[in-house]
Amino acid sequence: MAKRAVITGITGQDGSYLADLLVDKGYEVTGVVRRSSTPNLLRIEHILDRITLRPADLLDQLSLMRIVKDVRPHEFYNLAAMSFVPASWDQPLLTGEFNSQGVTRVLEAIRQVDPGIRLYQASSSEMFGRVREVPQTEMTPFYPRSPYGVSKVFAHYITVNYRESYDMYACSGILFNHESPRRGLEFVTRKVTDGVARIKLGLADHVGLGNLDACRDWGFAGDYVRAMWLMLQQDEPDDYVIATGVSHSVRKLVEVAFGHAGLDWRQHVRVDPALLRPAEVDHLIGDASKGRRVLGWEPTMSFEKLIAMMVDADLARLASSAGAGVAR
Ligand code: NAP
Ligand code: G4F
Repeated sequence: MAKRAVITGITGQDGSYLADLLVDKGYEVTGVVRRSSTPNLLRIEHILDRITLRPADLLDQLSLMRIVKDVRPHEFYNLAAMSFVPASWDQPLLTGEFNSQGVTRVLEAIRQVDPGIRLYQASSSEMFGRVREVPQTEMTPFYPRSPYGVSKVFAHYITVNYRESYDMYACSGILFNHESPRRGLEFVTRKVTDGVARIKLGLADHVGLGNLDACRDWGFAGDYVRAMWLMLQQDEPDDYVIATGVSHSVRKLVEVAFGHAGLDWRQHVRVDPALLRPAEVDHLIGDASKGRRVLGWEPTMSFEKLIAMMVDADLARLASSAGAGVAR
């Protein structure tokens, strides 16, 4: 009998890669989508005939209960969130409703319908914020620096609490930044690779950026969804840091991306103070030793290869659509 999985956030970057992985493994995949007035299924259009979509919203307890009752999944991946850090200062309450209480609603739906369902919760290295140690592990204390980071700390602890209170198989994956050609255009890697492609094709002449000194541990999203799946295949539920262990600055990202297209970034990057954040996370670097040891997880793609792949994908997309394309 095929295993059944529910994915919230299936229309997002990670949801689409996870759906690819689970479909390949023979799962029956149900994706949770919220209503939108225009189609937003671009990232999953290539597998629409192999998955089922159901309407629900993290704000709506009844819709989540209905999905869990109807599908009775073996595994539930909660990836849905307001995931863009700057937007969390604009909408701190909504961020908390989605990212914190949304997770409690998912946990309650599972607890009330079938506490045997295994849950993956998408936690974030943003929880480390102003870091207390370098590199960051599962034991590093949290010090979030944005409403987004704060909301994810609540989500992490409510997941741990339901595991300990109700003996549920609930895992919190503390994932460091992961990117791909399917990354949203507002995140810095994709903003840069899309900008490089536009400049190379003569569609733009510069890209505006904020803090070039911030450092992130960037990996490939396809590798990170494999870690999510592995977490739900163990004998016991636990929490894991997933990271490459290599950190680069935004300046280095820019150098690599423009260099790959044969461009000099100094001629095309403008620093825009409006893009600086009220409080910054300066430097993230993760230690994924536990994930490597217990899950057997390894990242497969270097930073340089990842950025080159993203630049090439944006060049191909923009060249074929003459600038009219959107993120896939
Ligand atoms: P993403 O591309 O922004 O996708 C977010 C998804 O959440 C979209 O499918 C979105 O649906 C959905 N969503 C948002 N609010 C919802 C709501 N109220 N009800 C139902 N669905 C809702 O994010 P991502 O990069 O794939 O990240 C996936 C998860 O991992 C997020 O929880 C994020 O916070 C976390 N995370 C990401 C990273 C990273 O580097 N990518 C690192 C650590 C943790 P619409 O299409 O309708 O907007
Ligand atoms: O790409 P970012 O917007 O990602 P950020 O804030 O690290 O958050 C992402 O990773 C988290 C995991 O650590 C996830 F939980 C979260 O959902 C999201 O996926 O920004 C990265 C860095 C920041 O320091 C930012 O200040 O890049 C710097 N940056 C500089 N110029 C910029 C820009 N970021 C964006 N988005 N746009 C800029 O123009």
